Amino acid sequence: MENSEIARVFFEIADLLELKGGDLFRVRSYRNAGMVADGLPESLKSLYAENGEDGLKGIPGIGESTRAKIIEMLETGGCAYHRELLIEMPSGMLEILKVSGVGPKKAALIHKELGVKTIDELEKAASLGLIHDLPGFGQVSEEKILKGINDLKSRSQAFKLSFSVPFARSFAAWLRKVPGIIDIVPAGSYRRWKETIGDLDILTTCEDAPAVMERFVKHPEVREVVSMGETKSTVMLKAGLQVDIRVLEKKSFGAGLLYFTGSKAHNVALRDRAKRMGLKISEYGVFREDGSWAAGQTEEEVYAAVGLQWIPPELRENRGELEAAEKGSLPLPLDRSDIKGDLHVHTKESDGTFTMEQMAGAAMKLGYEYMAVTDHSKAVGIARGLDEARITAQMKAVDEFNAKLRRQKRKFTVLKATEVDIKADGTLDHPEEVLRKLDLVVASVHSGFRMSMDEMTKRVVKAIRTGFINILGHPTGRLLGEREPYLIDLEKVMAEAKKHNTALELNSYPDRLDLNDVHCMLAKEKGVLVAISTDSHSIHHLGNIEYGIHVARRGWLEKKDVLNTRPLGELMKTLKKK
Ligand code: DGT
Ligand code: CA
Ligand code: CA
Ligand code: ZN
Repeated sequence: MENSEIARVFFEIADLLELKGGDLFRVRSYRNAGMVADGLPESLKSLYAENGEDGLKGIPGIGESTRAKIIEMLETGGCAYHRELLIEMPSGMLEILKVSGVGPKKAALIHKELGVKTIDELEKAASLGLIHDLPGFGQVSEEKILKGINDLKSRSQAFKLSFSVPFARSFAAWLRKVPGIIDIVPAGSYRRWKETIGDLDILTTCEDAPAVMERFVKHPEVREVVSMGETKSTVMLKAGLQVDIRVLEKKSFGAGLLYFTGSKAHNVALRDRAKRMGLKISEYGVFREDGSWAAGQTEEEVYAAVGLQWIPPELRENRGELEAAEKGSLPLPLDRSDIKGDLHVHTKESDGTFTMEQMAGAAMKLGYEYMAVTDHSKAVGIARGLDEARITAQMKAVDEFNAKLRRQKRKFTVLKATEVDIKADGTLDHPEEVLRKLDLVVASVHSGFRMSMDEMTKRVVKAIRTGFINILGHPTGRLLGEREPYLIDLEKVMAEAKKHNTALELNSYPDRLDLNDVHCMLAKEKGVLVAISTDSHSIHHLGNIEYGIHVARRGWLEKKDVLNTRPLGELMKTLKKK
């Protein structure tokens, strides 16, 4: 099983336990284990394969009992405890939890009182008016449930990109063993780094296509072979993800790669352009009017045949990239090495799992110059947010740690910072004296999401007007597939941010990716800097910066548009300018 599937089992155990009214501490530890498994860059499977149980020790958030379950899942493909819980609590109840406005307590009550086990039954009960008489419910909550069901149904059947990453890697390693295989490239929305993907498309080249097909359908995660041909096949995985594969001719690999990378809109625009030039582009190559073959081995060659420079996959959404490529004015792709530090990192002081020193050590290993410690403020009680006394002590600890780094001649600096809560009335959750002493202030909304657009915009604008905010954290609050963004007028927020020299965060946590690509384009247009941060709660999350970088690329951002591409000295000047 891949990390994301193991995580899913842990999340389900947590939900099921909660539905049963189980011990909150255990619920939380399973949920935490799920989070850790999901965010881990290394595959649990390979950690276990390489070092046995020892390979799984020392992962924060994974205790003895969750480790045993991971081993059980890796060895048997399932978890007995999970199955037991599913026998007690119908699996449809897990679906019901996805309806917004229905938490575990309410779901359990509806189940007990009305025997509701599935979303369809819930919908029926709500539309028959059976819900509003239950204790703790009313007319309004019944309507909310109906709306929640509607929203859930309209949400597309898409997977988070991060969910598909371990599968893509696993298939690549699996197919690598086919004798004579040359290229193995995931294409489609995956290669374009879309935040969610519908299915995985893998392209290969190999003289022996049937051998590729045969091994492909035998991957241990395959639940069902949907179709199997000589050069293309489709399978459905146990995790519900569909995977398509094709074997392409070496000669037309570039044309095929371009075609199956998409997007469809990009392909259509490209074909139209070719037509105007008297050429025809297909998945097999570029052809002249007389049918003779003009190009196709590489993508560069295909683009060049229609007078364009190569377009990075992240830009292939038909948002002006063809025109830019024609003029040679495509954005210079942001590179991993452009990122000089992480400006949103949590430690054990609030809800992180490591100390500042450990987080800094991991950041140094990534080659960074700096890292900002941004623990929560006191309003975020569940995250053990810091009050004035604790953040004052933390600032002192940072100073001492920096002094130690200087003595050791290390070129790394920890910034004294906070992720201060923007309260419902738009005030900040630390007093001015504290905010003034910090090197950097990230400010975010963590509660009171249900406001009108006008109220939420006013709340955030008021916060920015304090002049203390360097970075507005996860500006829309969305959680992919879980929580819609809150209503906020980002144009107004950006206008205010520009005035006060406030950057907007692109939160790289794979569930957030907030700002999204379109928001990044808007920020660039408005002249507002974007900070690409990870919101790491563990050393294992720092690598998520990769997701942020690619979303930024999809949003046409360049090095100059991103705050944390600045070396330390320049960064500090930017932060001081307010
Ligand atoms: P997804 O899987 O829904 O996240 O999105 P994609 O972009 O991966 O789409 P998918 O898997 O249906 O097809 C992969 C690529 O193949 C797609 O990006 C473009 C190309 N393609 C598929 N169907 C068509 C089509 O009817 N016309 C054109 N021009 N291209 C297509
Ligand atoms: Ca696809
Ligand atoms: Ca596909
Ligand atoms: Zn945070």
